[in-house]
Amino acid sequence: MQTRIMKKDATKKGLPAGVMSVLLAGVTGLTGLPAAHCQAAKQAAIRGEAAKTPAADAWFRRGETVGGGGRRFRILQGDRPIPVVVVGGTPYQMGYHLGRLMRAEIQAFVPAALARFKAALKIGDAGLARVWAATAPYTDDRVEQELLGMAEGSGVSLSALQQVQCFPLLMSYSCSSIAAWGGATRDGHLYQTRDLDWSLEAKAHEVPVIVLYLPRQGHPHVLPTFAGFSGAHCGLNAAGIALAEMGDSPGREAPYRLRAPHFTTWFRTLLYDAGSLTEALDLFRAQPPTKRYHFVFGDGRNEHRAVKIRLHAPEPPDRRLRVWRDNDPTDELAPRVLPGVVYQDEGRGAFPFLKAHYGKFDGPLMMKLAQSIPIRGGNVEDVVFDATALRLWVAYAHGDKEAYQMPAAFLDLRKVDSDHDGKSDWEEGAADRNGNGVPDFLDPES
Ligand SMILES: [Ca+2]
Ligand SMILES: [Ca+2]
Ligand SMILES: [Ca+2]
Repeated sequence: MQTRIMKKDATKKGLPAGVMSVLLAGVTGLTGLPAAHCQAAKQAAIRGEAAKTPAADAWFRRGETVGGGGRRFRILQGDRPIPVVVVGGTPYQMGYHLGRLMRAEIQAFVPAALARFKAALKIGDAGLARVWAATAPYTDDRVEQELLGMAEGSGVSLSALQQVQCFPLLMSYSCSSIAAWGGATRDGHLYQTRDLDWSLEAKAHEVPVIVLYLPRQGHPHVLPTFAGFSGAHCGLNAAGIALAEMGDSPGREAPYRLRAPHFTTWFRTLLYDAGSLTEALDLFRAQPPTKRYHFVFGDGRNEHRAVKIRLHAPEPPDRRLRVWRDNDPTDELAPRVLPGVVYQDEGRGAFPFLKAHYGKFDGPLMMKLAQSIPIRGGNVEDVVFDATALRLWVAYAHGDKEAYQMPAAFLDLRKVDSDHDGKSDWEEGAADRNGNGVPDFLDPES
């Protein structure tokens, strides 16, 4: 992994090869190699002979194998195939396999989407590079490593992929989310919806992908997302933590605070690391805020409850953060509250539906509810997580149909068994217990 780390560091700090060789010459001196060798290297560097050191690319070609693994299959949304990609390993390895397995879609989508996005926001490469440079130091290293892997796996440049991650940071949008559990649902499971009401012009819904991440460290998690994105606009992990977000910032409050991690990246932090709602809230509170949001965080397996969060960064500290439980009389939507339910629908009429079907909710009915409250003209994707049994339903917009007009695809995460050995991918993970170089989830022998 050493060469990978070097590449990341070199990329981040933007050190030219010449500067690097000078630094390395200095480091060699400190580690006690023969003084004459150091002296020669130093003199060579001073004389501008650094070009004789290996070219930049050679630093990253050390004959190592990538490691980890991935597999792609598809499920159906009506008659439309939706790719599902399972990747396992380190963040770099998972990114590499995701890039490799989604290569055609990433290559088709990223350059075209970037061109449209830059024209719409009147921003150029230099501007987007500055946005990424401001947010990247606050961004979970695992996301950055994954992007590097995705670049090398897909053949699309790292800078282009970094620019794509800036889309949700710079655009304003609205969404909704509802969590229902216990007495509110037919089987007591915690179900959580997420309507993504965003830009249909971005055409991300034409390159859908459901990614199952099996990290060597941290919780397996799933994102119903789009080609080329590492950030999560929603997600579910194997501990039953479901996350959804709703942006509240009007466009007039732009530009938003950039010296902070974007929610799509700290969502990944939570999905990797949170084993309960309490842990998710602790991790959430450690993140510096960017703009105005609502969030719904659910826990379908451990604490079996959900909360609604309102975080309005521009407000004074005493009004900045609110966290509401179910049936909370202080909820901003009270008295339209119910036991076993938290929601934010931006006033689009979820409450009558919730009351009418109380106690009967399951995955398909929650999808019906999600699809009854879209923002028409911008309904890109609708998702329902069963955070208890680890299943999901997802409808993506397609062609001239928005997500609410589409049938949903279904995936039971505990039934995905890539190597057909009777143990699910989530259960097996990406360790390599028999040491044959094939991770367990792809290895019928272990
Ligand atoms: Ca298996
Ligand atoms: Ca193995
Ligand atoms: Ca196996």
